[in-house]
Formats: sequence, structure tokens, C-alpha cells
Amino acid sequence: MSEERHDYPIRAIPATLVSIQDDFWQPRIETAVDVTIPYNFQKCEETGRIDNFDKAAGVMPGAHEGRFYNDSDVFKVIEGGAYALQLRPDPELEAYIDGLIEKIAASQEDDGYLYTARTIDPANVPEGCGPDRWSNLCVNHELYNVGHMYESAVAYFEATGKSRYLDVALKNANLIDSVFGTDKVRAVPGHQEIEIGLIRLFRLTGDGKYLRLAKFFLNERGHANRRELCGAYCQDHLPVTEQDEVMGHAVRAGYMYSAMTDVAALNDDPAYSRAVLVLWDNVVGKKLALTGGIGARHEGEAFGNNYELPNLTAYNETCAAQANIYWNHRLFLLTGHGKYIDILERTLYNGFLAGVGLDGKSFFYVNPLSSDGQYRFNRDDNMTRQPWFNTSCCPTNIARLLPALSQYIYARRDRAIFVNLFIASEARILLDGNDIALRQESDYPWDSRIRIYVEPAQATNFALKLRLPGFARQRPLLSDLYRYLEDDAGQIGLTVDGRAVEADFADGYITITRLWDSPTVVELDLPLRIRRVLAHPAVDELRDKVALERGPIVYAVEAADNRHDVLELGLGDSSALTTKHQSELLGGITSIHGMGIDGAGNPAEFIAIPYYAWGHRGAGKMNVWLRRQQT
Ligand code: FUB
Ligand code: ZN
Repeated sequence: MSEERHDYPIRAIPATLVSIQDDFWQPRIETAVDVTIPYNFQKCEETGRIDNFDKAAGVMPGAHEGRFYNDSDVFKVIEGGAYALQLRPDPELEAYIDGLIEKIAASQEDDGYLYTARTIDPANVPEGCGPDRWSNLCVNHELYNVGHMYESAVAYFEATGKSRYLDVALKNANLIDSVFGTDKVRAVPGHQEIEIGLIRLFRLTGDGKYLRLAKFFLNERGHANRRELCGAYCQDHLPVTEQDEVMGHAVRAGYMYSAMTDVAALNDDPAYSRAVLVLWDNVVGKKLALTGGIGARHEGEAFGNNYELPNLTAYNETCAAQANIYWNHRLFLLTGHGKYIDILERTLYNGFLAGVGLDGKSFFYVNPLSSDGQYRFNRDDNMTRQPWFNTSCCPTNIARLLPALSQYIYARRDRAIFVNLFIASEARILLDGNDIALRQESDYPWDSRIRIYVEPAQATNFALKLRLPGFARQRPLLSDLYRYLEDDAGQIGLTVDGRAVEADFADGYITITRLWDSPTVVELDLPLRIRRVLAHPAVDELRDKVALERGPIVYAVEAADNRHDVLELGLGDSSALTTKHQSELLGGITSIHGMGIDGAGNPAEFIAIPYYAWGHRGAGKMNVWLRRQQT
């Protein structure tokens, strides 16, 4: 069938072929593997998430404990564990996961149904589940949960070659395929995720029915075929290809846009491609926090109106940042444009990374751009890092992103290799049967110099494409939502084996096309200046405000470093700013130092730290957007 012959024109170099060896991410990945994953499993045990499977299997008495989406947390941590196993063998972890898989398998009903919230006691399901299978789907998470199971089962199969978990996932997907379809039940999940999972099943098995089912769930949205629409909160207000403004719950949206991008590629579907590009323009033009965070509102964990980008009350859920990373990576694979990786990078180093503490076991769910040390809304907390949440989607998502991070660094298309992220690493890339070894050295994001050693097994022609981040091109984003105050982005240096070279620039990449006939070193020097950022005047909360960035890092002033009230701090346009690298502070950071103006108009020395590092030194005030003084 023609719909199954297409795919992304660009392929990511998978995590199994790339090893990270830098000082920034490698320690964080190790912490994720050594701490975050086992800690998340421990929390899943302590909170009854694992017992729910035993209860559903009938080997433990008792009622379902916790929220009806708690199964998904277990699936997500297993997925993270699978990526960890790909990084290094760990028989103990593998045996533990095998044990969990047995519990999950035992909880599965004979026909493939798997949802502990219903199986444990179908007559007394948690509120919101609906009385019967597949009822109350706008709220119920029985399709959401299994989407995470599919992703997790594919990852575990790929890591270990063991099919036990995959068989459980396929049996469940086959059941769902037998229930839903244009000639069967026509309904959609209120929380998207199953679509991504089904597409992963399709990729692994090659069975087109999983892709068709994913597309069915997307196509049905916005069509009231004998059902009530779930509404804009669930992106079920219009057919997905007619949606042109991002709205509703941001994680649902991010997962849906990711799946739509997959469908655009796999079905070569122009309506889907057009829709995701239009939606991206809206979010990047009007609804993206400087940190890459999305979903401005606490109410409904949702996008706000255009230009509604608050500071203190911003929601910016860590999961939504993660979904934004997933989506932008796919958009890059679809188009080959570096502007999507710019957003991925911005989100990764800021809105996402803030969500996990240096210890790997303290988390932010909500990521505002300022804090008065007190503000709370209806989530467990947005003020200090927390060990866990009743709804613990964010910690368990972090557990699956960090160990798989190396897949975002490199990609290839025909005779081109893309270097997307500047992370010291080694990669093996097969280009037309030729093995290319790439080694990247750098101390990015603190240092501007990046060296890439290219060593092909045999002499060959190809294009090496180096992403030139927006900050090096005088554009924080490819929209007018944010701009730099200063005109000059600074110099970019580029040499090949020490000699300056001519290179093309297009679509966000410097391209060096040549015959690579011997080991070669390419050196890129990016302008890592401190930049003042201003927002579009239509953003009320950011009017007359200025933020600081350096490279991909957004900065914040925090009470722990400053004696004045950081919420009152003003910054003159022409006041001098300096940097200092502090290897002992907050895991090693480059801080920004300058003289600002306090709330009473007096000079006030200040120190700014990377936004991602805030919240490690007790509850206190924090601020990204400072009062701008045009002097
Ligand atoms: O509903 C499941 C997850 O819980 C969502 O993705 C998060 O936003 C949180 O509400
Ligand atoms: Zn979350």
C-alpha cells in the first residue's frame, strides 16, 4: 500500500550509534540512569503503582490506588530503563524490569485489555473512568496509558531482543484495532499518546494496521460522528488538519502534533504537513515562553491566548517541554530546517532541564519564569523542587528522555550529515555503505569552540551540515516573538584543517561539501556573547522587560545569589555585563555579573545563573524578565 512506503526524508542517528562524552550532559545522563530511573521505580512501588498490576492479576487483594493514569508511569520508567540498558548492560535492572513485565502481563485480560483502574474491580472504577470499557473517553485514560506501554515495549524489545512485553502490547493493540475504526466504534482518546505508540508498533512490525489506527484516531478528532466532541481542551474542536491555533492542554497537543508529523511523513500527507507547519508558526510566533516552555495557563494545563505569556503564573509543565522537543525533532526530520532544532535546543537546555534537579530526584512540574517563593496554584507545588507528585507524569517522562538524548545530536539524508547539537560525542554514521566516524569535542554551552573530527572509512563526497543556532544569526527564534537588543551577533569562525573555508548557508545550516579523503578536523567558533532579549510589544507581561541569554542558555536572578529583591531588579541597556565560570557551583555554571538598579532606584550588583539551575538552594524569589531601563 502506497501509504506505507514513505518516511521522513531525514533519519536521526540512533542513540545506539552515538556516545556522549561531555561534561554537561554525560553526568546528567549518568544521574538519570543511576538515580532517576531506580528512584522512579521505587516511588512507583511506594505509591501502589506496581501493586495495581498485582491487584489486577488477582494475586493481591485491594482496591486500585492512585490516579487512573498511574499505569503509564510504570511504562514510562521501563522505557527509560530500556534506553539505559542500551547505554550499558545492567543485569540487575534488566531482571527487575523482566519482573515488572510479568506483573504487567499477568494483569492483562484474556482478550488483551489492560487498564488496572478497571480490571481490579470493574464495578467500582475510579472516578472519571466511565462505567464500561471505552466509555467517557474524553476523560478516561485507557487509550493514553497503553500508548505509553507500546512505546515502552518497543524500546524494551529493541534493547533486549525479548518479546514478552511486546507481545502484551501487540495483543492490546490488536484488541483496540478490533474495537475502533470508521466501521466500528468512532471515538477518540481525550489524552493523545496512543497515536505515537501505535506508530512505533508500526515501525517495528511493519504492520500497516497500526499506522492506519493511529491515523484513524487523529482523523476522527473534530468530527462528531455520533459522539460528543471532547472540545478544544483535547484538540477535538476541529478536524486536525484544519487546526491553525495551538490550544488546550499542552501535553495532549504536543503529543498530537508529534503524531501528526509522523503521519505527514509516513503517509506523505500534504494536509497533515501543512497543518503541523501552521501550528508551529502559531506557537513559535505567539505562545512560546523564552525557555521553550509551552502551556502558559494553570487552568487546564493549557495554552493561553496569543501573546499570553505570564511570568509568575506561567505553568509550562515539564512534560509539555518534553513534548515540544519530540515535536520539533520530528519537524526537523520532515523538513531539514534548523529552526526546529533551535527550538529543541532552547527547550532542552531551559524549559525541560529546569524540571529535574542536579540530584536526579527532585523535580519541578511547573516551570514559571518568576517566583515569589510562595505562589501556588492547584498542583502539588511550583515553588521548591519536589521528590514526587500525585500526578507524576513529569519525573517519569524525564526518566525516558535523558538516557535517549544522544539520538538528537546527529542526522543524515542522502549524502549529508547534520550536526544538530553541540555535545562532545562519538558517532558512527553509515552513508551509502561508507562508515563515517565523527568525533565532536566541545565545552558547549559554556565555550564557543566546537571541533568535529571526520574520518571516513573510504574517501567519499558528502555535505557536512553544521547548525548555526539562532543566537549566532541575530534571531532568537524564527518569529518576531523575541528579538535581541544589540544589533551585532558577533563573529562566526569556521576552518577545515586550520584553513578558513567558503561554506554555504541555508535553512539554518552551514554546509561544507567536499571530498573527505582523510581524517579532517572542522572547527566552528560560535559567538557566545551575553545577549539582551526583548519580547514582542503585544506580550503584556513582558513589556518594558529584558531577559539575558548566552548561547542556548536563558538566565535568571535568584534570591540565593542576590541581596536585593530580584523581582524588582532593573537593568540598563548599556550597563556592562561579565561572565564567570564557576565549576563548583550548581554542577558547574557560567554566571553573569553586572550592576542593575534595585526597586528604590539604587545601584545593585547582581548575579544571574542559568534558569535551569534555579531552585536548588531553598525556596526563594527568582526572576527571568527584568525591568528594562533604556539607558
Ligand atoms: O493526564 C496525564 C498527564 O497528567 C498529563 O499529560 C499531564 O499534563 C498531567 O495532567
Ligand atoms: Zn508532566
